[in-house]
Amino acid sequence: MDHTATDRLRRMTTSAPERPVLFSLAGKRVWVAGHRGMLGSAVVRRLAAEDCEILTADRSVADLRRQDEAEAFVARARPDAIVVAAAKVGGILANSTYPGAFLYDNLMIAANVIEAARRTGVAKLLYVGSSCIYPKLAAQPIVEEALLSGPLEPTNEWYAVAKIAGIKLCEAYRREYGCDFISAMPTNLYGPGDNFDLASSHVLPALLRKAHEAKRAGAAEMVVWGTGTPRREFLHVDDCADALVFLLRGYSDAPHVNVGSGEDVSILELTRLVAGVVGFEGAIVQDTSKPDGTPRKLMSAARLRAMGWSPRIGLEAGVLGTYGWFLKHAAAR
Ligand code: GFB
Repeated sequence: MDHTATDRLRRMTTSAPERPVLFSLAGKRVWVAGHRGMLGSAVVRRLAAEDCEILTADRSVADLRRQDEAEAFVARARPDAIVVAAAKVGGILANSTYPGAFLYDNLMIAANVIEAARRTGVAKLLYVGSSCIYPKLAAQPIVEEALLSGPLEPTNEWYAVAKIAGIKLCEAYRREYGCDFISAMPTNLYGPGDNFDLASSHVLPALLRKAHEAKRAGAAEMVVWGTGTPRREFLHVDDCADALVFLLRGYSDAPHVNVGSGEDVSILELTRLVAGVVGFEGAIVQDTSKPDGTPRKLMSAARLRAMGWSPRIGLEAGVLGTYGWFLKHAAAR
């Protein structure tokens, strides 16, 4: 499936909000911070179906790690709403290799954008966190209340601390200043626009590249990091973008909201699925010198489901579409 087909699939499956509209997007100026990233670009695609004006700012216009640049941009652009999808992200290896950059960049982006929104009187802000904010050994499926109830997973605690600070800043500004700032916690995302670089990517795009290259080279095996037993939940980025727009419109409260598919798979099961999509028939070999990370990360989807939203893109169809995108945009690199 190519990118256009993915868009078509999303349009066909976009859920209509069943909740009362608390924040109408009609005629509004919505800044998608981080519009070049996988999630930000999916939010831009999703908002294109709405009657709103989409604002973007390249890093050359506003480096969001710099307070003066973030504040000057927001004061100039005067958005009615902001989706904070800007972040320094990466897989398990990148997170543990660059703890300083993951902590500093994400802390600064959160603080600068949220404070700029408060100062300028932005009516609505949606801060995007991550499922890694939860304790390493949280009871599964992980409910929102599990936040700060135990120690974090060491491979990504730096990123998690920054994301927790962003959530808490939204909550604090709601309490102290009455700002309508909300937070959403997506699970592991994948889809068009993903990072397929093996040193910095998440597992799903890494497996697609590895299976593709092993098949092309006629290799007998492909290597999977760790034991293959950790379990992860995956959500297509277009589903996530749809959920974020749903929350932007219909949610206005202090607690953050999980955004997930409600289903998880082991890394080995995922590898078999990816190998099947790519057509790689060789052996799957584990490299146990690489970390497993948290043993299981399945979030409870109950809160968002109860509001009337559910995902539409199944894992196999989503992986197929993402492989199509990879072949067109990233395979040769
Ligand atoms: O997706 P991933 O890098 O991050 O790894 P996390 C998930 C699991 O897949 C780990 C295994 O058990 C990895 O060891 N894995 C197997 C691989 N083969 C590979 C491979 O080739 N590449 C990669 N990257 N993994 C991240 C956090 O955690 O999840 C971030 O570090 C963020 O902070 C993100 O929250 C969503 O799921 O472990």
